[in-house]
Amino acid sequence: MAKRTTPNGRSKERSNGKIKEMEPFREQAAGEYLTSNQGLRINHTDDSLKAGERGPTLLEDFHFREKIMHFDHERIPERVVHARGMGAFGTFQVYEPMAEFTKAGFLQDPAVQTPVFVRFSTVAGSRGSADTVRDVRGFATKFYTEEGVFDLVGNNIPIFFIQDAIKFPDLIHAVKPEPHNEIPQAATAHDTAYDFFSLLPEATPMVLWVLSDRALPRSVAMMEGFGIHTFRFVNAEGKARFVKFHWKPLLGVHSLLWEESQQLAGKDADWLRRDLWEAIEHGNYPEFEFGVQMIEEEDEFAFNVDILDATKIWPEELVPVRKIGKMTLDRNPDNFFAQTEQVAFHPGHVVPGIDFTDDPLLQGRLFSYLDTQLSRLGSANFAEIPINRPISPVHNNQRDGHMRQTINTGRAGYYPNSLGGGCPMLAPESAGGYVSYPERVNGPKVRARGEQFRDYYSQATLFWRSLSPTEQQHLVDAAHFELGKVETVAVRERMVGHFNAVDHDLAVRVAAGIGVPAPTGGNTADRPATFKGKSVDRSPALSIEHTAKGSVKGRRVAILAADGVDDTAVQAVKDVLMAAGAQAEVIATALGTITGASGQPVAVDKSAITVASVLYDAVFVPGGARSAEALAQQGDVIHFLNEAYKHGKPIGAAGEGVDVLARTDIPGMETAGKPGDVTNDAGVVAVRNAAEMGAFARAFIAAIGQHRFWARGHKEQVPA
Ligand code: HDE
Repeated sequence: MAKRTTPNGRSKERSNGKIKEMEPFREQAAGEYLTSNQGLRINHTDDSLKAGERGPTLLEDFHFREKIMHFDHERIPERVVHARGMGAFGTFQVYEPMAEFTKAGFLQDPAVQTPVFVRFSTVAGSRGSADTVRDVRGFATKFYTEEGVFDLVGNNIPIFFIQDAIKFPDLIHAVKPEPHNEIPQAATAHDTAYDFFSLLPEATPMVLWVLSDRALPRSVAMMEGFGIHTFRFVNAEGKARFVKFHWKPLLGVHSLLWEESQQLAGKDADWLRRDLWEAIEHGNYPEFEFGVQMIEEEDEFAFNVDILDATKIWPEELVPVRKIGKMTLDRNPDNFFAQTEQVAFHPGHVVPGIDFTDDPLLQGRLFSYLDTQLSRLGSANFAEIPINRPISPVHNNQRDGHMRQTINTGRAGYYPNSLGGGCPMLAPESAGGYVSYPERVNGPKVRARGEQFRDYYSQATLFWRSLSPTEQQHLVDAAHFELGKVETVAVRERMVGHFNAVDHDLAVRVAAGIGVPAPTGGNTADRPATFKGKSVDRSPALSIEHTAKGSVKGRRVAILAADGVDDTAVQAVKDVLMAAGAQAEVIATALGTITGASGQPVAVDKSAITVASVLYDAVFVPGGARSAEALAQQGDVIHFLNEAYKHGKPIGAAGEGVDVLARTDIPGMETAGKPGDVTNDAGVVAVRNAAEMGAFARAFIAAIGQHRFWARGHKEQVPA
């Protein structure tokens, strides 16, 4: 590795150092003999050493004992929260020097690539739970900077359930499976979760976020990330500003439907994990812009909410998000356990130029994350595990402990010392030594919160009113599902009471589906967020319908085919989709090949029995008379198309493939593709005329880039 010269050393070689730094730990078995952990070559590993062929196994069998001992201890405790996760390596680059605001070295030079490792996760489920459950998603980023590791341990929702960390064990005990029967897995749809929420008004805004489409990301590359808490940026002159961190996905924010999510949990419980893995393998690297919202210190009290309250946002329309850099995830882990499981994040891992505030949720986290690594990774030496090692050098007087790997030489393991020449020496601020921001703290010792923390509903109202009508309907449907699973009537009633305090219409609509009388009265007024004389009662940034659209990168398209399929059309559409970064798969009744209309074999990517429409973002039915006739006879195919339609997905059909659509329950298909032009009816794109295939492909791709078509007529009547 390149030698470090200054704390902000700029060498690109160093910045890519994390990948290199892992190199000595990578094990390649190719061409090597099997050995014991002591390096002894093993000659036989299929039979234990026995006294006679049918005799007892001997205690002397050191190979057997080592193998089984290691196996017995292969599992470590899963994370108490965020147990289910997936990881990826990448790099971060700042767009322009940020010296005016922060002295953080990795935020100065656009030429420097800072290595990162990101772990995305669900919160409530166990390690083996499904990816697509309704839940908050963790979005934890480890920046391996020249000045030490910076961990931004955030979520995909900008606020949290509770205001003070002391309530975290209560929250998690309420949300996790109920203790008497360990039901349900990875779900808040049960009595204890809503009992807790209903008794804790501060949770109301976050409950709405979790009931919204944000809790069902289509892909981790299509969700935002938030540091949530208010942090501080500090520049070289010691001037500080309040800051909130954001990740904005270049692909925009897109979600699944709850019905799809539930089906996916059975069809492919690894849906999001697979999606991330395959995107990176195919070179469709997830990209996120790094954004900051900043507030001057003198404006600490200029909001009508407390900026230390993690249940509140700063609406982007009042405090714009300034995009200061970009992260690209371009490498899958080599080994899930060694990297994704053993990575240890801690919000207290900061670098000079980034500091904390007194947010009582953040303060509690600063204790929790070091502590939890001791029980999970089993040793105070967890920072020596390859994935956790910084790329900047480590020299200190911490010694020994379980599984210590560093061999500290010399006699002096203390400071101050003279026998070690005074080393390791203290770093002055000018050499990158971390100096905490000298915030003035003065107050009585109390168990209490600031007055504005008691505003529980204003931002819940802002959130609800900022959603589009479709998003609002999805939220109400989600509340019907979640509270529909709650058996205790009083809990359902209390929740409706909170919703009524947010918005009367919301409460009436939720009550109608859960056997609770519609409340009378309730909030009908807007509750604007105000900051420095400006105010907003709607925040368009909160609705994912205003998100970036147009890209088909990472989208999965099913091509339904049988013998006789128009193989020219299949190839043409496949090529256009692949070139745009989408994945297109030919689906037929059996794996192997089918015969195209030209007589050439067409490779089948997936057999129908292994897939379902919920695994795809869009579906294409090519022409070819024999293929179309066969498909029209298959109930599974008709169901596939009906379901894709019902879920708002783009559907394309060409040539005789349009006749297959006419056999479904999709309304208006009699006129699709006539009289020879490309027709596009709310994302159902059809063409009969082969000469129009180019225009068809463009229209179909544009439809996929729109994600979903919520405004389709009669979709409730489609039997799927
Ligand atoms: Fe965490 N959280 N958390 N959390 N959290 C953990 O640390 C905790 C909170 C978040 O991929 C644990 O190593 C407390 C907010 C992520 O490895 C644990 C409180 C946010 C991850 C812990 C919170 C998060 C964790 C479990 C209330 C968003 C996964 C295993 C004060 C800003 C990191 C571990 C990974 C993990 C405690 C609240 C995000 C127990 C006490 C708010 C993304 O230390």
